[in-house]
Amino acid sequence: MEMQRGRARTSGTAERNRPEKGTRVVVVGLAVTGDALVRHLTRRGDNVIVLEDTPGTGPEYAARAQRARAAGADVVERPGAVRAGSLAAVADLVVPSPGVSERHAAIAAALRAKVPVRSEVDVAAEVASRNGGPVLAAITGTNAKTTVTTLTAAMLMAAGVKAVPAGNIGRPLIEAVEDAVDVVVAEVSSFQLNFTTDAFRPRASALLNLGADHLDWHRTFDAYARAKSKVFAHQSGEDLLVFNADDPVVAGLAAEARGRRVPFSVAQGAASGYRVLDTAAGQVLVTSDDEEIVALEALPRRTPSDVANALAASAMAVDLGADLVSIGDTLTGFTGLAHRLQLVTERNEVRYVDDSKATNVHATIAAVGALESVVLLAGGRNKGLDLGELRTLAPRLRAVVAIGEAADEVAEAFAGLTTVVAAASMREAVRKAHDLAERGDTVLLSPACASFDWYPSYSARGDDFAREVRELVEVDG
Ligand code: UMA
Repeated sequence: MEMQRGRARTSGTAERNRPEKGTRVVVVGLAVTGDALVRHLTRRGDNVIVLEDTPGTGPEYAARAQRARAAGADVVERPGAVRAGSLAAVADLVVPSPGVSERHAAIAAALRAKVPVRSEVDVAAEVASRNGGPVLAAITGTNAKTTVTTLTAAMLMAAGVKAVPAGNIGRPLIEAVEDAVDVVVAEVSSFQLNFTTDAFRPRASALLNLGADHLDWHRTFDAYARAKSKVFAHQSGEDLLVFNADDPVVAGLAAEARGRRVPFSVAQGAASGYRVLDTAAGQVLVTSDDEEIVALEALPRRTPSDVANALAASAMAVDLGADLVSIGDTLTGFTGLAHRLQLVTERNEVRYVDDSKATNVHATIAAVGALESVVLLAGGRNKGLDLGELRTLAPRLRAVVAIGEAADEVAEAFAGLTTVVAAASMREAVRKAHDLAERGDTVLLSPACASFDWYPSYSARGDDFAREVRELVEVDG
């Protein structure tokens, strides 16, 4: 319901939503996105007010606030709900940072007053669409966005197409669209897509998969899925949508797309789209025209998720102008990104694997599904998800070590199905997992939860896991 109201009020033409010079824009949040937005908006002559509810105490925040003021923006710290609401209600445009919920006082007040609310990626897409701007490609999904964004940009660069990855991957899109490149490959999150209008019309989009995530923000899976589908909602005939034909929710949403639809599938015997084909020379990844991309054997990692990512990125890159040789070379040289099923070490036939990036149930199910006998470290800060769904993994699990705020929920999911122990620190978790593991097992950190109960980020959590593992196996062997 909330979501529908938001959609109705943020729709309309980009022209109508675009503020004229000197108009008043309220930016909510002064971190990475807010910093880049202030730079862009003040340069184009807007009157900018930035609201920041919890100003940082470190030098990074101080530098951002100083830059914003120097550029002519008003920085309003800890405005409180009433002031935030009254500033937003009289603005011409409100741009929330991705982490800012639609229930924030400024957003709620803007929506009530019919002030356009547009995300930073929406404003950036409009900049890209100007004459001479880069082609916009956008990639979303519950998991694997960063990997497919990285691969697609690398394939294009290998083929001599000037391309840059941006968006949720780390560098704000509003900054990247000003680069002198041919293509900007944007990783976009549901938060960023939520407040997009018809200005957000990527030439090529990909919807990789959909499982429950961020329900603390979106409230319902339906609202989350609807936000994700905005990656293609405003495309038209010539635009491309690459989608996962093996995911029924994705396939259902993709059926509504107006652009050219190109499926990818790792299912055996898939008849069309980008897929794996059995040939006399072995299994090969092929395009929808049956052209060979690369032999399956040549991929350094070959789990179903790895193959799906390779197919999705290939479909995007082919359409954006890369040749198949460059695409194949990129795939054979790609060993994966940090904290995504990354092997830390192997000792006494036990493998220790860091999958700290798995911050939702969908990602953990995919990770364990690709392995045989696992001691799973799971838990952390639950993002409003049903951790009980993890219980389907029990047959593959030697044991579970439950960690973090959600330890009780994890323990409950597996009660009576496999051995469950709790740990109060990463050090204790690694030691318990080590004791429970037998030859041939994988000790896997794949938490299905965010890291923020114990760490500032999933990467800090993965690094700590790796450090504890190394310390332990180097001492005990
Ligand atoms: N803030 C408020 N009021 C609020 C909420 C936040 O004032 O109610 C302030 C915070 O105090 C902070 C700022 O807003 O100063 C935070 O903004 P943000 O959380 O949107 O963070 P940014 O630094 O702008 O980073 C965002 C993305 N963050 C999120 O989506 C949470 C980054 O994705 C992204 O790389 C960056 O923009 C550039 O596009 C991170 C992420 O975790 C990596 N993404 C999620 C994920 O991948 O699962 C979606």
